[in-house]
Amino acid sequence: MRLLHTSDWHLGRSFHRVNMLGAQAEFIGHLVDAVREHAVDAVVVSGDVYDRAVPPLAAVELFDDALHRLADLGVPTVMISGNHDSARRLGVGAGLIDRAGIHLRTEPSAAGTPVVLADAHGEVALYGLPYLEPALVKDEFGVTKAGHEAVLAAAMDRVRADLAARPSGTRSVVLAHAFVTGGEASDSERDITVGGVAAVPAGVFDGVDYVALGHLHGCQTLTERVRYSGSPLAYSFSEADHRKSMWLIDLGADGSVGAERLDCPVPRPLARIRGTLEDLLADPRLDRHEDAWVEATLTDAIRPADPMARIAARFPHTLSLVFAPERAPDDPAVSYARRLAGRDDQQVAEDFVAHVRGAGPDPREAAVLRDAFDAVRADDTVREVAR
Ligand SMILES: [Mn+2]
Repeated sequence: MRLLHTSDWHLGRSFHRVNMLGAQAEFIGHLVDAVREHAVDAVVVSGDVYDRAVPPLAAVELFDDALHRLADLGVPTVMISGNHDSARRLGVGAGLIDRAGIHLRTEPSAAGTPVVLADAHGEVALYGLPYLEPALVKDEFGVTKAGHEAVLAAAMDRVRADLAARPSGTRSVVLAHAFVTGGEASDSERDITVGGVAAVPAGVFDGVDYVALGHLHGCQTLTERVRYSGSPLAYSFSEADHRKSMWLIDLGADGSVGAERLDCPVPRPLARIRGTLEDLLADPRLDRHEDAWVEATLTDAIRPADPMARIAARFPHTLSLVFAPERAPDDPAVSYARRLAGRDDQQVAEDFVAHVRGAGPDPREAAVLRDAFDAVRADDTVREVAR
């Protein structure tokens, strides 16, 4: 059975000030063409269909168009909700859409109920695990320890129990939206840290033939059987080096996995350039970036006048200007933003405590901070679900 694995469309998301709907529509066209060209048997979409719980109308219309085109192909599709989607909103109409061969899985309670497809070699059970927000689903799964690993492990127990009751030789695929240990993050995924831990070990998914992951936006292979397709488009400059892709997966009669990486269309390349304004305007090696979406980091010791207009004269698609004056690292003027780069909320809060008190938080105080951040994140999720 040949599967096409994609995720993290983030329909409705813009890139800095650029509306990406046109590029997203082009991607949907590309996906439909790829399904035809490669004689795909089923499409799997591993969450973050939309960028927001309440997406703009144009994004909803694009999704509607994608559903119609996928249904017209007559190729079954399985989709799950991600942490950016409102599972409840995305799931509206799922029962009806199901009849068109598009299976939207947004209900955590249905984790152990697969979509069953068949080819000449027998049946393939596809289990769609929507994004599982630990605080919201721990009762459903009867787990006391709140965390991503505990709820995903419980969901996978249901998957394995269902699979064990099927004829031997039944092949299996799991769709999940999670941060799996070993994966590499970028700047455009929303933080899902709970209790100081975001990642779950890949071993949670043992026992199935292929795991189609969503959440991380870079295409990556954790094991032959556990992969991220990544987002079809770059949504931050940290993805400037990504090759945006989908996975074409051949599931053999014995459950073996063959994978081919298919490139997605690139609306405009990304470039990160760094130097003094004069250097950036003069350097001939930067010719190739003149048509790119540019993030320019200016290292001038004194902020130059009118920098955006001047940089845009050479790089008209400059979307981001960063000021990083070259100074000694111990200079107190080294920018606050730079000192915070790469630190999560917990570390910033702990550093703040150390700064005002002279000593960082003890373990009990650190736990109070962690609980507070978890509560805020869970509350945000609840509000989005309730809206
Ligand atoms: Mn995402």
